[in-house]
Amino acid sequence: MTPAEMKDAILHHLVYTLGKDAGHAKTYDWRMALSFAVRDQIVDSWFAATRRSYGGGLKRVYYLSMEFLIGRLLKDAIINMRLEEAAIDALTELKIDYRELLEDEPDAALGNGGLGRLAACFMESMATIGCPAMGYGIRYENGLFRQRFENGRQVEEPEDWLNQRHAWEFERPEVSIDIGFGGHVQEIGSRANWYPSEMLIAMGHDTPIIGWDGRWANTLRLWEARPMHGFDLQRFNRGDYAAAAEPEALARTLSRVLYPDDTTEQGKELRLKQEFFFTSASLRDILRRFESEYTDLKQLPKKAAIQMNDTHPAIAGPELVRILHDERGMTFEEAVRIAQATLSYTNHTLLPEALERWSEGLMGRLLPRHLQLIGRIDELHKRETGSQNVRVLEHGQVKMGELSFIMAHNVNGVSALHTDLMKTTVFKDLHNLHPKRIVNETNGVTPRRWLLSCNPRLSGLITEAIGEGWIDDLDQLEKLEPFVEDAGFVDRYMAAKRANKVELTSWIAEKLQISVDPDAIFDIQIKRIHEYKRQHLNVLETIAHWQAIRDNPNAGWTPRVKIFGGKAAPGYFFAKDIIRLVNDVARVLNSDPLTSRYLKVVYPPNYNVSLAERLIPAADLSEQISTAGKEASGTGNMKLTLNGALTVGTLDGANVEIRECVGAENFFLFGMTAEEVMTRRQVGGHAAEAIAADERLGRAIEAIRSGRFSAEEPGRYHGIVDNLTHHDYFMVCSDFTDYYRTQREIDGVFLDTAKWGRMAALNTARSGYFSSDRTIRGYMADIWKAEAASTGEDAAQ
Ligand code: 26Q
Repeated sequence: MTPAEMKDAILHHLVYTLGKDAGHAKTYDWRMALSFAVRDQIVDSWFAATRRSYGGGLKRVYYLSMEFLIGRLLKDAIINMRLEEAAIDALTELKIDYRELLEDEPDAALGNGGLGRLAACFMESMATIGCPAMGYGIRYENGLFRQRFENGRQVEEPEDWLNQRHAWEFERPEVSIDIGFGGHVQEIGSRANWYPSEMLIAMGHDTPIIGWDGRWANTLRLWEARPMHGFDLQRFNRGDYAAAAEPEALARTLSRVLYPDDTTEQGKELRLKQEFFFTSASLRDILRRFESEYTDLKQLPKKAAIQMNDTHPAIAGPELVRILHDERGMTFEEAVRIAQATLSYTNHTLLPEALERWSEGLMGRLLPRHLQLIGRIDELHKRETGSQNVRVLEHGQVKMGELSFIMAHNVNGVSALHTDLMKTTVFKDLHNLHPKRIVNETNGVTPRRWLLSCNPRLSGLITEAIGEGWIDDLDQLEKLEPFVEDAGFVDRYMAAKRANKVELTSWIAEKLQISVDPDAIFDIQIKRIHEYKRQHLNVLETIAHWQAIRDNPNAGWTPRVKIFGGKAAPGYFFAKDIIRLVNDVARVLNSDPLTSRYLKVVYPPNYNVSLAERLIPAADLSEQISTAGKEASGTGNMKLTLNGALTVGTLDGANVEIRECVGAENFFLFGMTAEEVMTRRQVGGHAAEAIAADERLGRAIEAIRSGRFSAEEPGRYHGIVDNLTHHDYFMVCSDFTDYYRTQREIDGVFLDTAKWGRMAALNTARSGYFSSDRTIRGYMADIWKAEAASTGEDAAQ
């Protein structure tokens, strides 16, 4: 597309799609016009890919996920379609600011964090590779809440991305599927008829997901809940207005809002309904597509691979068995076997309290037939394996992890360490019964969004050095290694980093009225706030460092800016206390004339995908400091490494593999290993012992306890202090000394600009492994047994 064609397309949509003339168009109108112009280009690739995957008889992958944290799509689409030059030139002629249009797009926050963002990266990688796939999820009207700070406290506000027209989706009223809940079951021998008492409709909305270079496109189909019977005119005419609208309101509640992950599972009825709603609709859609091409349902595993993203879609097991057995006449055993051969399950957590469980009572009320089938699946598994100690139904609860494991032909962890720990902890017994089932697929991130698009300075420099092959073959970054020996290259590498930091500095000044020094270490911890991720370890180190500077202000300190980002689940009070503490500490430190030149704390509110894209390119230091054995993988750690931040981290999740790839000498390791943590937990009074052994730690905790950061309410952090001194399950105190020491080592290395630059460049050069393209190829080969279609590029040759 030439700039002139782009300009015509934009003006065409402005007038004929939006009904605006150029003289009166606002930012929104221009943004939508540009989006539609770009979308037109995508639709052609999308149709071509759909035709090829229907015609080719290829196996399809279905990715079932409660969350797709896609963020903004306009720039992603423009970059992957290689339309950026045309767009910028066209807009320049129209005297419209390209960047302003990009910033105007709402950020689709249909996910909590890592798990949802992983699903979004996977969609982009599957499109890039040409893996015929479809994502299925829920079209939440309100995504993850918006975060605001009020006197340092988190306040949640509804997120309303759908208030504006959504440029990227196509409504599919013809794809409407009936979903039932409740009612009763009539058993006829082994089979049964289920008569639900409540019905609603799942309506599809399709978003095309375009891969690199526009070679392939897949569909993300999100379900909206609609009432089966609209509005009750009889009641309305009787003047009963609220009652007339009631069924509609009830049905719509199902796709109204994304549940925030608060780690401890709450057993909310609406959540279970959401899970069944989207899983059942997706399965029916998958079977409808299969039956439009083939007749024998026993061939399903040859033509479809269904991936369950965590246990949230775990009801897919019993639902598929129910359809195959009750509705399509397979025997129960046959139905179970076909379901197992089709389904696979990804686990994302080792925290036992985070594994989903539902009470049999609730499950029996909402899904009576499914509960019966779960009982039979449990019995069949017991009979076949002769095992006594693994049960899906236990103590009146349905354990979704066990159910998913049993109903899947493969179960995967998301990093090497996590997969090993699955085998020895949460799934130990099941692993012994099925020793080949658990496999590892280390997470990855898409380099298109997380380097090419978010960091144009660095990606430009890389392409200049090694060509653009790295964009869809990230291992090629290793070609940068020889350049790392060239001081001129490292200078340019660090100049790009500095320019990114200057840009972030202006943003911080404008949005938060805090001035920071772009030559300081930009030290970044961005992720959901959780006790195990240990943001409070970072805060304690910040306080101890501040106290050390105050003791000796002229000792020549390395300036540092500590940047935090992340949300806490609304009901997770400990996490909310941590947020308030960071903000209280920031207030005191940033206004301390003795120290503020050397140490500042910045906590921009509402961390989301767009903010991540702004922060990551400007990071020098990546904080990955979870208690070893607790973080399944992490993916922010990969994004930061790729963008040349050095990691200060524990041997946890994918940090282990990052360190192996970039080299131990280019990674700041500290803390206990997962094994050492387990041993230390047996030591009574480990926290008190650690505090007694480190004066700095004691002093930092004492400052919090005495109200140094909360003078108006000295007891404000009693909960945190009490937890740290008496319980400290996550070993903050026991890891503090090594963490503090490592941070001071980092201060020293940073002063050696040449050394630091070389280390940073090596982090980029050696992080090719963390592309989600590599992850997807792993799933295709090990789990899905799926092949890539020939992409547009191959087909053209
Ligand atoms: C469950 C029940 C009820 C309400 C909410 C939830 C819920 C929602 C989201 C439970 C968990 C989540 C999200 C988990 C998650 O993001 N896990 C992260 O997954 C990443 C991708 O694999 C890993 O990199 C992280 O280590 C892991 O924490």
